[in-house]
Amino acid sequence: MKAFITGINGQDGNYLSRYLLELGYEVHGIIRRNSVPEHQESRIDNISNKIKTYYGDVTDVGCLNMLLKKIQPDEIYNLAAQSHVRISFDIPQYTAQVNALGALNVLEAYKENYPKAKYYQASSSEMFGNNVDSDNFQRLATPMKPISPYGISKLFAFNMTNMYRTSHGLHACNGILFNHESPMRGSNFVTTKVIKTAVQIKFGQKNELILGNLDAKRDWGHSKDYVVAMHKIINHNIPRNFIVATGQTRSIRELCDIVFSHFGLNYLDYTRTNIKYFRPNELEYLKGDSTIIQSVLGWKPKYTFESMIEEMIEHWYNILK
Ligand code: NAP
Ligand code: G4F
Repeated sequence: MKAFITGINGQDGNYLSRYLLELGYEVHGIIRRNSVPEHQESRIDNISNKIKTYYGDVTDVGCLNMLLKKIQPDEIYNLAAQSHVRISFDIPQYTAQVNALGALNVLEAYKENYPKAKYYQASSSEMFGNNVDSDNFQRLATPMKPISPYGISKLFAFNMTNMYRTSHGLHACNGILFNHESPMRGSNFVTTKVIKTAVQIKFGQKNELILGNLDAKRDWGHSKDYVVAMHKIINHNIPRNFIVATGQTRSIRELCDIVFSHFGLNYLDYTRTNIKYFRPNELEYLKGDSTIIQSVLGWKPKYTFESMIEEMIEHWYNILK
């Protein structure tokens, strides 16, 4: 089996590649040219001799056409994105070019060059905006009304994926994933930022943690569990969409409390807020209902919130000590 992954150097790209290699797949993916060559494949260094990478970009349909024709993959995972929600307010056009038109480029190259493949689109709980059902969960039927350029760009890609399935008969599906983290998570996302800074404070390397909104709530799972869901979704005999979530929600404040308490510290003594980290509009609350993927595909997360945070703390402790 052959897989083609865009965004292979990202958090999920790393875990997905490792999972597919374990299953015996040949793994191909595109990386972006970076003026510091070490950064191009920094997160896939550990598997660089086992996968095949090509320079490419989802905004460049020519390279996508050429690669899909050449590789003829069984599975295409479109994970490439400008994935930072707050930054999407600073660079909305770029975010749309990559997340919306980039996804359309991948879909079109797939249809034109190798329609026998199956396609997975990395969709996001950010597409719901502030809509939530009366039982406080988001699910497939919850109306989507995104409030960030990122969420809007992802909704375009979500709808396009549905259109290529229903209008062109392609095996194209969406995983609507809620927040997921890991030691590979970028350090400007809130979990890593809190954990890394708490470790630095413990070692005397920093004396404060500066955040934005502490009262927003997120449903946090582990990337290693969520890439297993991606593989199950793309391989379901009927192409369709699934929600992937833990069904538990916690505030940023609770996250800070748990992480600082691990070191015997009170987060209130070290944390302050700065307007710089607030968003022009905030998605306040996320809690996903994943009962359908659990019952139809038998997916279940192995990590708990606590075991994921422990793993991330250990990772940053070992790097910074
Ligand atoms: P990530 O760590 O930010 O990885 C994104 C990857 O996309 C990076 O490797 C990046 O390349 C690549 N990329 C960006 N622009 C590109 C372009 N124009 N052409 C080709 N590649 C490009 O994100 P992640 O956490 O792994 O998330 C994977 C996907 O799932 C994303 O689409 C994200 O929006 C979506 N998602 C994530 C979550 C979550 O909580 N993690 C939840 C729902 C959906 P560089 O390495 O060169 O920067
Ligand atoms: O970690 P975050 O930046 O993740 P966010 O915005 O929820 O987006 C992530 O999850 C989405 C799925 O729902 C993905 F689609 C997306 O690609 C990305 O992976 O922020 C989480 C929360 C927000 O409410 C934010 O306002 O933390 C709050 N927060 C408070 N202070 C902060 C900070 N977020 C960041 N990044 N930095 C802060 O200083």
